[in-house]
Amino acid sequence: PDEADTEALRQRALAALLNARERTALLTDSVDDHELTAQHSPLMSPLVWDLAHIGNQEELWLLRGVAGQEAMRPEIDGLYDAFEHPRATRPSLPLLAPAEARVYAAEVRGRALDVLDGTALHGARPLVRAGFAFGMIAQHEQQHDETMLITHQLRSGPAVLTAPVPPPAPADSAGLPGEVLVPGGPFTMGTSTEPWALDNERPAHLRDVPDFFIDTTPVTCGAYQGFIEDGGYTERRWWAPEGWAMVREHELAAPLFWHQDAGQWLRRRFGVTETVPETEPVLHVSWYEADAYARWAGRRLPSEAEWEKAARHDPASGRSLRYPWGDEDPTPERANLGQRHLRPAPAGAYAAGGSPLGVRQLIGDVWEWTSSDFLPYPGFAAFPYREYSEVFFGPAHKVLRGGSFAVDPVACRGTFRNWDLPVRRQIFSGFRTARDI
Ligand code: AVJ
Ligand code: FE
Repeated sequence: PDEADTEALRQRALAALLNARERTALLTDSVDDHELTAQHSPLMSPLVWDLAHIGNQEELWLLRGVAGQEAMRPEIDGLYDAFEHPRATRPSLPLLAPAEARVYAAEVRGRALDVLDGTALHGARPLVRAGFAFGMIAQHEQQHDETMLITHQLRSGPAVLTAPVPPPAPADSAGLPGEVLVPGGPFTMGTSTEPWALDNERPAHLRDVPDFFIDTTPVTCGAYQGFIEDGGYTERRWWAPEGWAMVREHELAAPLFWHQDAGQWLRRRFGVTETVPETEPVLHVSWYEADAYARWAGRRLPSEAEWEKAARHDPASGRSLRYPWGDEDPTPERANLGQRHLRPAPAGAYAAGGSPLGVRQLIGDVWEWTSSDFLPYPGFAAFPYREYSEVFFGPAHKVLRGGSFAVDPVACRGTFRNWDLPVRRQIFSGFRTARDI
């Protein structure tokens, strides 16, 4: 690789780190110290924990890992180790106060930029090759920014975040079919070439996927209301046994953040109560709710391989693309990402982001539940740490694909894999359905 390539890579890493920090600042400067240290939900950390954890991971991987520096504050490592302390217990830890956490994260960042300047990005070390560790840390910060946005959604009190520009309306969607046939046959799943792909996306491998139909857009709030009004939450036959138990125990009757008032469905979104928009993809449903809706509709969730084939397979060339629209990075014309609109766009938007077969909104808007357990690909190797993916493999976690409006482009691609417990619904999760032919 020549010097111009190396310089472009360095600029890309720098921009990714700066973008992430700008978003972290927005999420942590928009509330006061009391709100930063409060527990808004037992499901979430106090925001100040995420802030210092972001700095601590950056110290661990860029300062100590890449540059071999000594620990800055070894005594705090344990506090910010996600495996030592479950989220619900974090408010009672002797965490760094907001001002200290900001200073710590800024100090780490200053040193990290020096490391970026002084590191040969085309060296043989896997950790720094193609700027991997810098890309990984930018993705890590953006993932916690999405987590912090979930905390913002869960907090009570008046709105502090705004998004004045509305998401785009549906375009050229009048003749959009409800579903398309994805032809059967092998396709390449995962990647061995995407430089900043994380360990669970690797390696590329062939998967044979028989013919199936998949929805061209995510399931909307309006369609989901049909399920509710047809008694979806009161009929056991639609539900997996564990899902039915969850419905009964928590008396679920609608997606999280919805309530009914005088026969109208309303929802709370970032501190504002509004009418549920019928054309918008449904958000804040658990895997069990997505699974039950699909069964009620006479359909099923797509498997993870089906989802990726719909998102990446180009029937004309037989190649797997980086994104549904091709190999170019996301733009605001192609996908709703990066917290720009603070909500999904109506179903049928983003014609420019469609797949070769005409499937839309696979990237951005809502995370999409798949029917699949989170499992390693053949040839998986944990890198650089087992606790990113490997310890979560197994039947307890279901895979989500595609990224939500809250995901930054740096942490979003056709191969990107997210996972969560099937009961979770505070996340920005929706779904689309599929069926056999
Ligand atoms: C990939 C979103 C499931 O937040 O638990 C952040 C990402 N891993 N820090 C999570 C992550 C370590 C992870 N998810
Ligand atoms: Fe983390």
